[in-house]
Amino acid sequence: LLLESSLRRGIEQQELVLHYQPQIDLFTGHVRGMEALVRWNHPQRGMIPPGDFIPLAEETGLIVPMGEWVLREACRQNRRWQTLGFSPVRITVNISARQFLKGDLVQMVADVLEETALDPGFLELEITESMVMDDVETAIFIMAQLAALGVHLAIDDFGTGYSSLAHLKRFPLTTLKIDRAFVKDLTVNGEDEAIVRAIVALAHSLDLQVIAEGIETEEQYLFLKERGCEQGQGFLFSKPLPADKIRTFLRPLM
Ligand code: G
Ligand code: G
Ligand code: MN
Ligand code: NA
Repeated sequence: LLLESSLRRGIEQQELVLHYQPQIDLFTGHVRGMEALVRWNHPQRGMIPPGDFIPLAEETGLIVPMGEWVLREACRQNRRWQTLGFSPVRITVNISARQFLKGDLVQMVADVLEETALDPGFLELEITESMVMDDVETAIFIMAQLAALGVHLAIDDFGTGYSSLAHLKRFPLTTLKIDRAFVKDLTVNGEDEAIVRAIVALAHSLDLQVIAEGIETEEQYLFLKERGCEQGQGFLFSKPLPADKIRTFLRPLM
């Protein structure tokens, strides 16, 4: 049982760590970004995956200080890679519903960018369909301010929620991420193939980038590439790894 007090202490004691998973341009093989994924390195229990503590963090409101730490650490790491002379990539950070709707998200993002000296164009925030479809006008208001800062916005787990296409085109988005549920049996399930084709076509018609999640096999990779999906992420390329291990995916700036 994970208790609120234990999580609170964990955040204070700096027990959270970020792992990074590369996002690959399927046509060039270049890394276009890194997704930051939080883990809790608990002194007794070891590495706890986010699915085991994010829900508690959301319920208790601890997601707010936690999310701020994640954003700062991710931006700082991306800036560090740049100053080390690697070709710049986009860092992508997951934003939870509670964080998204909290009044000062935009100011918090602006402050973190200034503090870490990261160019906003190298930050992408991932939000989910349900977060933006529940209250469309509020979502557009927040997204427009984030976009005005120069940060990119992605819809995570796309296809699992209910998206109104009429609303979708009003959002200042850069990227759609195809949920890995559709990628899993893509090469054997005609319905999943049809869904992936539809999402790729939708993304392109709205002038958005599209990235497939959960690519585990060469077959899935080739299949997606042949259907025009330009970016991908998954265990085939790398599982999420600590910053010092993922560095091998970055290329020196020419
Ligand atoms: O890394 P992993 O596959 O275990 O992540 C599981 C889930 O936790 C994913 O849905 C991911 O979006 C979410 N997650 C990972 N890191 C963060 C984070 O920093 N903030 C939020 N809100 N969710 C995260
Ligand atoms: O919901 P979100 O897209 O943020 O979730 C990202 C999660 O997906 C991470 O926790 C990561 O560990 C997981 N993940 C990344 N690549 C793969 C993959 O190829 N297969 C599976 N099963 N999970 C993956
Ligand atoms: Mn994500
Ligand atoms: Na996802």
